[in-house]
Amino acid sequence: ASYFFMTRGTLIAIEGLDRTGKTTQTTKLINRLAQDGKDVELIKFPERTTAIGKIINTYLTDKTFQLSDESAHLLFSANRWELSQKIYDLLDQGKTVVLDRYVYSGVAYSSAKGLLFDWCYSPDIGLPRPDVVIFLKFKEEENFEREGFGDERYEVAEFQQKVKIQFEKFSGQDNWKPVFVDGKNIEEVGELVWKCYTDATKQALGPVQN
Ligand code: NYM
Repeated sequence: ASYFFMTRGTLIAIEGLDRTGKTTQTTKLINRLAQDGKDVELIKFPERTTAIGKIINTYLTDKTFQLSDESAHLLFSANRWELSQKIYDLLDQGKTVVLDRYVYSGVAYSSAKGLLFDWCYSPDIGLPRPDVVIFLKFKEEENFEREGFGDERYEVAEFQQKVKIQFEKFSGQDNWKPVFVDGKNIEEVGELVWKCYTDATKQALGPVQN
């Protein structure tokens, strides 16, 4: 008889402050995973095409659109719940799933507005837990003045600083891997991102215990 073992895929979340090159690095990681023979699927949050995602898109792009901070927060969370079964299914099929933003953005952006951190976290409890969360960050605050800020809601330097503080509260989690982008080019950051992934998958195999 022959036996076929199917292991579940790896769940990777890429998080970062706005304008840290998150989208560029996500694309790079996906290409590299594919080259490595992985069957990769990208899910970007907010997923703006679903029913809830459409409201979120309007909220983000139209500053005259009125929504309380609490309602907005719950919509972002609900948007993740819309996709949660799909994530489990993809992982079960052995796919590597890359999430461009996830729970951590949800909590960081809303608690930066003044909502309680634990309140923000609660609606996301029970969502699939990433094997690794790669967090792209700046050391230097002056990067918040980078060109391109200010197009969408939240893209204000002062607010970004508050978001950064909230993101840091996750740094104690064992799946949390920070990557500093200051002074590094796309290739260099890409190497660091890849190392986060390979370290995490080694860890998932489990260390040899004596
Ligand atoms: N954002 C994103 C939140 O405020 N809460 C969330 O749960 C998520 C997933 O949406 N400024 C914010 C962060 C971003 C904005 O994301 C749009 P992106 O990656 O720029 O499309």
